[in-house]
Amino acid sequence: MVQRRAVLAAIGGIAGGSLAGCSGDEPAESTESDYPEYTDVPDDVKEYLSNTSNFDGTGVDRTDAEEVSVTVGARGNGSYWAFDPAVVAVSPGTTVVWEWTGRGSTHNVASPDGREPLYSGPAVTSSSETYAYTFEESGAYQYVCEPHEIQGMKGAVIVV
Ligand SMILES: [Cu+2]
Repeated sequence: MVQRRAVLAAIGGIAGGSLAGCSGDEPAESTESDYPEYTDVPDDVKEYLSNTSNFDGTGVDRTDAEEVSVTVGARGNGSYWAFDPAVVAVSPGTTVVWEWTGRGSTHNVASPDGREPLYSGPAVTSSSETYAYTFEESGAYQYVCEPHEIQGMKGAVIVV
């Protein structure tokens, strides 16, 4: 995971020096320090994520990236029940790839209450599962891991 994140960061044009803090740690450490902070999180998203332990009111600004990865089963919410980063801002046309860690039992990615557009399928335990969605329209897309919604395993993609 660390290695893959480094490759993505290199594609995004991030200077290599900022990656030094990543090496050798647990695979589910926060990526937030690697990228600029996104501070313009809408109030309804903040409210939606009010019980999400790894959301601190800001997101990660990846508006310069064509592809962004989000960890599914990162450490948070009392176990490995977190998406990391919980909130990411991207530009229209960006593909977000959710990548399962294999930790924290079964997970999925779904828009709340069975709404569209996000649904990865039934929750699975896997360290190789991925789910990709390309966001074309601006807006805030909230999502949840259905088995861990109560624990706070929720996130949002903000297309700006
Ligand atoms: Cu989950």
